[in-house]
This record gives sequence, structure tokens and C-alpha cells, in this order.
Amino acid sequence: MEYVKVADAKDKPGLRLALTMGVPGPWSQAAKYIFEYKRFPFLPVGQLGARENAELHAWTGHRNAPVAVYEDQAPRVGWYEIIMLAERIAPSPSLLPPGSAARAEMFGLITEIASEGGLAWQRRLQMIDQMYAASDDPKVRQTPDVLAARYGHNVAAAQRAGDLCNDILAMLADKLRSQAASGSDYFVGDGFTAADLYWACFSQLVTPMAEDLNPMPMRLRGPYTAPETTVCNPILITHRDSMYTRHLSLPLDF
Ligand SMILES: N[C@@H](CCC(=O)N[C@@H](CS)C(=O)NCC(=O)O)C(=O)O
Repeated sequence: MEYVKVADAKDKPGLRLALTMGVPGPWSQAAKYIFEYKRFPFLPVGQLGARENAELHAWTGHRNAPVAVYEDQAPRVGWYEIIMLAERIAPSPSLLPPGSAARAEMFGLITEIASEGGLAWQRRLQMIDQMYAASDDPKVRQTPDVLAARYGHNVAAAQRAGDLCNDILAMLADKLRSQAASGSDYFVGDGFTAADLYWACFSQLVTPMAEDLNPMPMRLRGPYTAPETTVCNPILITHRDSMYTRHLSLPLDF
């Protein structure tokens, strides 16, 4: 991905997307794929994970990613508002299922995957623990220190994370099994929606794809891989592999 600096993006028209550079950060990956899937052009702006990102902060009020800035509108940072911006400015192909009940179901699934307290939030707490365990070097501790302060890491929260992850993964696997029983390969209804896209991206925080498809820095492969106590039913990985093959570009680009 060719990123531009904030200074070269902030006065441009159209959509500017600040994305985490150099790592497959799933929130950023999902935001990128939403607009790629819709073939809606955007200018990728580089954000550095766990850094100050002073220019991004001065422009948008945020230091982390993704941040979507469309024309002169207020920056959007939450996954829900980014999906809904995409649906408004690029309605087709839609990533929403038809019908309010199906939409409620889809947004509920993404909440469990991507919102505060959800699967990725819990995995990040575990990841911070692992980063701390990996080194006593104060320079190496700088990254987990920043992430711990930003995302509410403490020993008790990290200890609870494994059970919460397993509960969400079991729910997602049950959902895919019941969909398969009614003849669908997708999380909701019978077509590709944002729930499938979000699971594909966020599965990289549980079982990252192999090096040729997900060329992430080697030092992160350990922290991105869920602990052995994690129960991730193979149906979840089969589903994510087929979503990338059918609907999303590979290898991952970050
Ligand atoms: N605001 C996002 C979540 C953003 C988020 O958690 N970003 C993380 C993961 S990519 C990040 O930028 N971490 C590195 C940092 O804080 O610098 C949402 O609610 O959808």
C-alpha cells in the first residue's frame, strides 16, 4: 500500500482513510476492504501503531486507526459509522443484508468481533501480555505500555480475556453451522455482508494466514496467534479462507 502523509491528504477532496501501516491491524484492514470491495477510491494515509501520530491527531482528533475523512465532514472512527458512510457514498454492491432483522443480526455479530470488549479487544489484551512477557528491555516495552494505556490492559482483564474469546468464537462457529444447515456459506442470509468481511479480517488476530498471504513482520506472528487454550472451530477458518478467495484481495496489503 502506498501511504501518503497527513500534510498531503488533509486538503484533498474525496475520501481519505488513515490506516495502520506495516501490520495487518484488523480494524484498518476491514475499513480498507470495505471501500476496495465497493471500488470507491480513497487516499490511504499512514498511521503508525502505538505512536503519537501528532499530525493525524491535529487533523482528526485521533491517534489510532482507522479514521475515515470524507470531504469536509467530521472524521469517522468507529466500524459502524465507517460501514454506514460507505453504504451512503457507494451503495452498490451493498455490504448489508436486506431486511432490518438481518441487519440487526449482522451488526450484532460485528459488535462481538470488533467493538470495545469484543473478541479483538480481548485478543489485544492477551497480545499486550505476551509483548510484556517477551522482553524486559524498556525500549521494547514502549509499545505494550502505549497500547496498555490506550486499551485498558491490566492483569485481571487479561486473565478474563481467554474465556471471553472462546465464548465469542463458539457463538460465531454455531452461527456458521446453523447457516450451513440451511444451505448458506455466509454469516447472515445467503450472501456476502460486512459480517463476513469483518470476521475474515479479524480472524488474523486468532490464526493469521500463512506468510505468503499475510506477510506480517515475524516478530508479530507470535502475538497475533491466539494462545493454545483458544478454541477456534475449523469451520471459522474455512469460512475466512473462502471469503478472501471469493470476495477480498490477497495477499494482505498493509
Ligand atoms: N475506532 C475503531 C477501533 C480502532 C482501533 O482499536 N485501532 C487499533 C487497532 S488497528 C489501533 O490503531 N491500534 C494502534 C494504536 O493505538 O496506535 C473502531 O471502534 O472501529
